[in-house]
Amino acid sequence: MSSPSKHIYFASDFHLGAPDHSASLIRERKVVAWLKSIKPQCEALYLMGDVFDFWFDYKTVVPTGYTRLLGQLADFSDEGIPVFYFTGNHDMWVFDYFEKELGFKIFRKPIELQLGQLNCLIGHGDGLGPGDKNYKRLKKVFQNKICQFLFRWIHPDIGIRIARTWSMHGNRQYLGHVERFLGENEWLVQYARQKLREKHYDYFIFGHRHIPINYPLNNKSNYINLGDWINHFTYAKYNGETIELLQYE
Ligand SMILES: [Mn+2]
Repeated sequence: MSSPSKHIYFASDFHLGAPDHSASLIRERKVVAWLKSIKPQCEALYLMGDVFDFWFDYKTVVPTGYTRLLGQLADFSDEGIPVFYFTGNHDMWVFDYFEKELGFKIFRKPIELQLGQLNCLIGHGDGLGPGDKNYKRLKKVFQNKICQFLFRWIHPDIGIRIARTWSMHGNRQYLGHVERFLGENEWLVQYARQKLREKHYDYFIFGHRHIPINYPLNNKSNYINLGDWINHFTYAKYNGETIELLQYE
């Protein structure tokens, strides 16, 4: 699948739009600079969720902003670099606009990915493993077609304002809070261990926790968390042999 000079990249949790337009724009420019820097070697790009702090696909209206990022991603697509987009808990209302307009392939659940010799399980990481019961209930409401239909009929200026207030409320990261890795108590570590009982995976790659870490589950399997672009500016790269967790600048 991979030629020696080409690499496959993974990043998540840009949370564009938060906490406000000017702070988000600085982050967006950084993401775009990173994308430009990797483009010559990029064989495929995996965006692993929460790219936007809030997104909703209306039928005929596009949320304002993010033009630099979307333009850069359009270039990726147009030049034949596939972009795989996983919805996160903040942007699960990406429906078919990015697919139609930018040629992304959209995923709503974790998938298995074979990279050369490596068998990987990748996803955003929300609502996996034990616990997080409240969120799992809430996600059912958010994914409910009738709820989505009703939200679509709220004027976007009002709907997006409500959603942003709600989204910021749940996000301590914007307040300079940095999440701490809980080791074996991490739900995603527990989820990975449970999956390993069924089958071997070399790598689990998730976002969601905003903690850049490459954690050995045993001597053959690792759990990578991609970190975020609020505090860490981290991403993962498959170089044809192994997967590294790297930091931009
Ligand atoms: Mn996130």
